[in-house]
Amino acid sequence: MNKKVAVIMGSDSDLPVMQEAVDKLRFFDIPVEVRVISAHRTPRAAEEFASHAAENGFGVIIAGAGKAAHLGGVLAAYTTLPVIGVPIKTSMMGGLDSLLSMVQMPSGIPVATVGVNAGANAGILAAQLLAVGDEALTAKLTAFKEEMAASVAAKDEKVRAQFQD
Ligand code: RP5
Repeated sequence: MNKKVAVIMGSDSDLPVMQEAVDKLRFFDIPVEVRVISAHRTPRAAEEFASHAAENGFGVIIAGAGKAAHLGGVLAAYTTLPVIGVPIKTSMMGGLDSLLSMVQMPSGIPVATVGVNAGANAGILAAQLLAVGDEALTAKLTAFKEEMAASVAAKDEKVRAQFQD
């Protein structure tokens, strides 16, 4: 059975960003479970989820949180699964607070942190992790990259034409 990806967020206010991760995972036909679990408000749920995530069929955990964004780190503490952190933009520091809280993990407990509000990249990275040793998923990712390259080439063509003497 294909491994699932958990998309966890600290609050439902993070959903618009985390939806982008879900959309990418669904695009690659990867099964997803979406949860609201807070490192601070529901710490026992965070421990419970992460401790059993591997035996419950998950291959990767994506954690989105803002401000003092400890969710990714707390989940990573309780599992050997790779954890991808999505720092959520905040009104106070534009998300720099979330980014640093997430990325500056102590040695031994890494959280693979993507950019501020980069939900889509988290979804793609999770797919790439699951694709190791999975030819069908690798083929989908290759097609995705080829499509992206074709769209950039089309833009290049258009811009070059615009500036031709
Ligand atoms: C964090 O605090 C959440 O991840 C969210 O980004 C931020 C604000 O949460 P709410 O006050 O909107 O629930 O824990």
